[in-house]
Amino acid sequence: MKIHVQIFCALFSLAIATKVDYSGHMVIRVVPQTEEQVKFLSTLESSSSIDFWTRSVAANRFTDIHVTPESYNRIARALLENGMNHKIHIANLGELEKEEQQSIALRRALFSNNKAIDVENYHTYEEIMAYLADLASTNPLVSTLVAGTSVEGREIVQATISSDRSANKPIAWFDCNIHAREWITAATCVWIIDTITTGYGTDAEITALVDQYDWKFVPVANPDGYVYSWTNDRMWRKNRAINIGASCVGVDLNRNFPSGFGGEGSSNLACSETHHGVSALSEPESQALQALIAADSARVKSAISMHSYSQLWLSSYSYKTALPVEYPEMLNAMKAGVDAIVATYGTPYEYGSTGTVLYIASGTTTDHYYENEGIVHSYTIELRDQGRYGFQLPASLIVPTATETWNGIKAYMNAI
Ligand code: 0X9
Ligand code: ZN
Repeated sequence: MKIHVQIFCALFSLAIATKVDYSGHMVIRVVPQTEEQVKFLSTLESSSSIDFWTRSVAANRFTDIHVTPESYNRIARALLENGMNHKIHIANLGELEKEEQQSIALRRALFSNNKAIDVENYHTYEEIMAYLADLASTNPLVSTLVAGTSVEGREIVQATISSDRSANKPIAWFDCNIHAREWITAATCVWIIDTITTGYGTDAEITALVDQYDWKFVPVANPDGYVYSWTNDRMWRKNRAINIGASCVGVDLNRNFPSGFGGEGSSNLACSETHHGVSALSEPESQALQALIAADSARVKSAISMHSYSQLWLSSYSYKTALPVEYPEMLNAMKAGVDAIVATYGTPYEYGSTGTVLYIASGTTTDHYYENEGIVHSYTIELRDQGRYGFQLPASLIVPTATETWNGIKAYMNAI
């Protein structure tokens, strides 16, 4: 017993001691004025370990860059040498992390009902898995499947909501939290699972959508990264793969898919936040998603990858600026979703192809589902916000975010 306590205390203090402290870290915002400046920012991202939170697709669109107290002067100078001024957009990331933790603790203190978790709060990987297991064992609509295991051996779980599993209905499919730090994405997927399962049989629109489609969710597509973002580094994005011959850990799973693999908007360097890995589908987490989609591809009517932040509904292509042949149809579908999101609380959203609205990114899920699995309605949704809190959206904003997103998804599913 005593030894256990000692080991626990040692591990606990280690965890505390090694957690990255973001006090004094800032996010700066830059608005390039020329195409050369846009190009410079793109090259800077893929040739360095600088953490770009978002990047300009074209002149006059903003780029957010996370800077450490040590790197700030150097980066500011490099920007200035290329004719760009910046504004300090988030003055202290450490403060935001404290605020976020307080918002989680506050909700935890208030929570009391008979569910396994409070779906209106952020949860650890273990808590989310316990919630899914509980749902599968108590609700006949729900089943779970282990789609694979992560680099560190954690289960990648898919939850299916179906009113008739033998009917082979068309599928509405979602991957969430492939980027570890984008906590609002798992929270939104869990909230939607809860809303569908509690609404079936009482809410007419939900009942019709479940009778028409099977709904499948991978709420935590990057379990190791997600755990690491809770225990060690709130800003972790990639998976936790060891990169042979390099000191930096992790592959960006949303650069590890075959479409345009290794191209623009991805990096060969292990220390880059957009490191694509040694080869397409080299990572077990990408393999698991690919296998799930491939197994169901004839039935998948819609595949949505949930990301944050920016408030965008994005289609292919993402690895090139060219537009898919079905683009007019995709635009109609995206418009239906975005109109319903905007109609909910007025949250501004834009939509269009990733390569024309956001930036070029190679090896993404959305392009792979579209280009290699033939799923026309394949999209990435970038949830709230537009950079006020960035990835650290307070827990109080989970319900509004999930509510508007779900309204958008319902309208979109009814439109396609
Ligand atoms: O860069 C990304 O991977 C995504 N943005 S994020 O800030 N969440 O990292 C955008 C990728 C969008 N592209 C497609 N998958 N189409
Ligand atoms: Zn993302």
